[in-house]
Amino acid sequence: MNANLEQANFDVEGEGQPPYAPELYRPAAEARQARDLDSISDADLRFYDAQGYLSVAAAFTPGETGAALNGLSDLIMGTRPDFKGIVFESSAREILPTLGLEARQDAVRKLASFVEFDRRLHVLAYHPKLIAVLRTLLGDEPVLFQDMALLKPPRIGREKPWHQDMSYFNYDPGAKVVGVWVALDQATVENGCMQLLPGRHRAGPVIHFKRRDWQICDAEILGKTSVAAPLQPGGLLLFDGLLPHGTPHNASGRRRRALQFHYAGATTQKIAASERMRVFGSEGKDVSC
Ligand SMILES: O=C(O)CCC(=O)C(=O)O
Repeated sequence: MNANLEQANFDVEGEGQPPYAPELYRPAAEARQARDLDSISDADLRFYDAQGYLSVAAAFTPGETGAALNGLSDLIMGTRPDFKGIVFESSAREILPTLGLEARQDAVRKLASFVEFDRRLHVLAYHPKLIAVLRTLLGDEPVLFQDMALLKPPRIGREKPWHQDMSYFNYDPGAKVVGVWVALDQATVENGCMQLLPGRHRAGPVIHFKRRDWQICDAEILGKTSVAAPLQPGGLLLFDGLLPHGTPHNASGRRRRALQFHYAGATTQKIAASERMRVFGSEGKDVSC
């Protein structure tokens, strides 16, 4: 076992996850895209308001995107032993101790809370052009309250079932929260790009269940019209905290590495976890999935 694995600065996830119906991920169309962060128009902002999302084709330069990717790889390689936020795919558990540092790249499920550990990742999360767009969408000063990277390694990268991000956050469900999903590799339907239910943020909170993950019941999703948000590296997706979204497993031989940041307005009030569960939880509501 190599030195970094001995430090046990990691966890594994995804033990025995059951299969899912492929029909859950059959997008009818592709997401609307603005060209870059400078060219988001009033019509794009109205679209975001109505549909709950907007994709931006070239948000970051190849230099910024490549640097962020190097930052992520360095954290996986253990350059910051004080960074404890790595979660491996459980399907790699058996072989994990035998993996060299480079091979570990393709066994990682996610990283969390990394922006303070790497300047190159910090740069994207606080990019002035992004913050300016978020200020407009939130109508308030944006505060980053969560940073995460879901990596979906080739072949073994698992599904992230359909959910609303607000079901995870202790904010009033009606508060404005914006998710920013940044593609570091090309993201396609085949390797697990984001899929969305346009406009469904307006229907408000949906009850979540613990099934393959903390998720919306599959029956609620099947038959609804979804769109896919394929992106080139450096592209991003802005999406409302109440917009249902999910990603299929990575069926391809290509990596699908992405960052995800969440921002709320500086004046947004927190709520108790019990209050969030009263809204999003299925407990005691006589509902089944
Ligand atoms: O990156 C993904 O595959 C999905 C990310 C996501 O939806 C989430 O973590 O809330």
